Amino acid sequence: MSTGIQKVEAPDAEHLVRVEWEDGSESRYPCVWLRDNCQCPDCFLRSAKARRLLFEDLDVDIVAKEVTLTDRKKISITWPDEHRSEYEAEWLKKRCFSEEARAEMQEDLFLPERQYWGSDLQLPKMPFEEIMYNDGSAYKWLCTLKKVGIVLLTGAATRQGELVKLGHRIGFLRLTFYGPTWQVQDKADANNVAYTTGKLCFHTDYPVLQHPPGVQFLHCIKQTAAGGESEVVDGFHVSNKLKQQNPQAYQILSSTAVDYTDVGVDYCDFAMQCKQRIIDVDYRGQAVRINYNNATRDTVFDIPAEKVRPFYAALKEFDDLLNSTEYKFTYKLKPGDIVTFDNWRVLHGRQSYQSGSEVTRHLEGAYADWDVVMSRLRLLRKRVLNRH
Ligand code: OGA
Ligand code: NM2
Ligand code: ZN
Ligand code: ZN
Repeated sequence: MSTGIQKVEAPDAEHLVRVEWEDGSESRYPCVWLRDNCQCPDCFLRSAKARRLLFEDLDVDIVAKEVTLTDRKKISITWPDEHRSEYEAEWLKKRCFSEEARAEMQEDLFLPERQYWGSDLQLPKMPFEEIMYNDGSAYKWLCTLKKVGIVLLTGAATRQGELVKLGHRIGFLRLTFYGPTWQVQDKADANNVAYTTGKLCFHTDYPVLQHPPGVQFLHCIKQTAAGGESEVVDGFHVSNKLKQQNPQAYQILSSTAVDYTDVGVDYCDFAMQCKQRIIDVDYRGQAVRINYNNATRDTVFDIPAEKVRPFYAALKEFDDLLNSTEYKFTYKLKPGDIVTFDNWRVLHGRQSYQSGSEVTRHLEGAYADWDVVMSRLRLLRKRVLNRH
């Protein structure tokens, strides 16, 4: 399958092993890394796929004493203390330190590809049944969730409990102070603005948690006749636009720590406080998480007075962009629909609806962590593509 090895050498006075592949290309592996990653039973616990070698026993300046090529598919290294290590060609190839090889491996592990969208979103839809029982469909669901940020599952039963089943499908749900799953409906003495009939402007859920839930599920059990429509917007797409349109506003939102608060009782009593930047960025300045819920943004604001108005102005620009018809997508959940979306990327909202003595609208909600979802995605991929 992969190319074999033509030649291997450990040039004198270099802390490297050079591997020449059959196609003429070459890879270089630092000796310390090779020794660190010896796959023998003394150095590596196969049952845990984990390193047994202790860091204190690793010599950072180690050089190979002897390297040999065994049958083009394997190299063998003898170290100064006579310890012997073997490395398979395919294993080495995947771990090549070239920029291209590393980029390929990272894409494989983290699926960073994004498909940005605006009001033109073609909302991806899949039958709930299918993703529950078919691994190929479940894999496609999670890939689309990662790439696009939103997938609508259709045809679930119109009773509570479907999200618990969906949680079992991926692994487990994320417990929060609002319970393992939570009921979005008009409630007396609501402990959250979501539990009223009011309009919810674009928000991400739970920025008051240090590590906000990565994925959100909303299962429509009952839908009201008038109002209650859903809105979504691609927060990463809009952040890019803001950066182009007003770099100063982007700079403020990606650097100012905003105080969030949530105090009350639900699953148990809680008194949450957290500081979050509304646009969280990585080392390249690329948006990686939106933390914005206007309802739970604290009255306490820990910045100097002269910075307050510029902050509001920046947030107004962002909020205006989120709400512009060019970017937002509107739809209405039907009973049996489950919308699944990236709560770090997609902001969601709902239109208000009439309150009354009866409950006319009921959604069951739940959260999952991206760690758990990505873990399931990798396992499904392995099974579906029958690899590794
Ligand atoms: C929420 C929420 C949306 C809706 O509960 O956080 O955003 O349509 N609900 O009720
Ligand atoms: N609910 C829907 O940040 C938030 O308060 C989001 C959470 C109540 C579980 C709402
Ligand atoms: Zn070893
Ligand atoms: Zn919400």
